[in-house]
Amino acid sequence: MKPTIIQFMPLPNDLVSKLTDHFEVVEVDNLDQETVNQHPEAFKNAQGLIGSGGKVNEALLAQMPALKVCSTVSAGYDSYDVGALTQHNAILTNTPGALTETVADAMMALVLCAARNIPAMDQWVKTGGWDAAPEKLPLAIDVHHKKMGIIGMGRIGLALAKRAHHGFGMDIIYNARKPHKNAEQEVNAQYASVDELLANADFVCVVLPLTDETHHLISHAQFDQMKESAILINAGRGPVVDEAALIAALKAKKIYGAGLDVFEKEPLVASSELTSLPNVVTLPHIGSATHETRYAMKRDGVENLILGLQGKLAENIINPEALKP
Ligand code: 8YV
Repeated sequence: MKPTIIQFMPLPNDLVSKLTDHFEVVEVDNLDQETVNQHPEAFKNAQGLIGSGGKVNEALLAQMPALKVCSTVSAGYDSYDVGALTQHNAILTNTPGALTETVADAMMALVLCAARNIPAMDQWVKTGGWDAAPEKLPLAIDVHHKKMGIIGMGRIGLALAKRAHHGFGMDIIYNARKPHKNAEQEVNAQYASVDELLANADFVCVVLPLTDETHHLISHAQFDQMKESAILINAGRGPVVDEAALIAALKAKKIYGAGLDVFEKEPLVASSELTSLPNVVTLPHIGSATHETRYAMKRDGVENLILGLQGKLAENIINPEALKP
């Protein structure tokens, strides 16, 4: 008999076939208690779980005693209780390799859009502003040869730094848990404390996972340190930036603008104060949302699950300690 797995996100047919080659696949819409109640046997027997952004916690795990591999189709895993999974001897796997370049592209787009007011200019033309008052053409600010500060020099941070340095002649400063040799060699990035980075960067680009340590890392005190001409970019997780503090800083013109792909509460409602402020560019968490990259993430998630359940997975394991006897 094939082991059972639960699939809680839609997958393309070719990837579903790969799963059904190895497993009895039970597809569900979500991991709510109501769903668990509808498929009690499947959840009880499932050795694997695949999907994105699942609320996997003690309560769910108590109903999944056979779970061995939880494969998230994402780089971030803040909705998964890693400690509880480890207690449960289940590994959590993720798909960071597939989305690096695409998220870095999106961050560079936010830099350009926020600095050059691209969305507002597009609207200005389309709503007749240019035609009606060509002399009122608003000026923007330069991107090239500015200083980019990157908080969180991981794979995406480095891919962004390469674009900014090689493509736009920017100087790179960065903060990370430890110095990043490749970043220093490949883009001459200089390590800086968060305080130094905030005081000197023209673009403060935040690309951090959400943890207890990073929650509201950028708040009132940090905006006070930034240049008035600075632009904040956030493409990691929304709650890393204190949104009320960001709104206050923008209103008080403590910073020039912001480019945001992530928010404290998603989806961001159109009535949010953020959407009414000038020089704020908002995206609906689309950093990795291209056909190619979303497919690659799903492909990697499926591979993580198959290899994980075969005991052959060599990378992408968040909690290898779960494998220890
Ligand atoms: C996606 C992400 O929004 O990978 C992440 O951590 O935030 C994004 O790539 C998410 O995976 C939803 O599919």
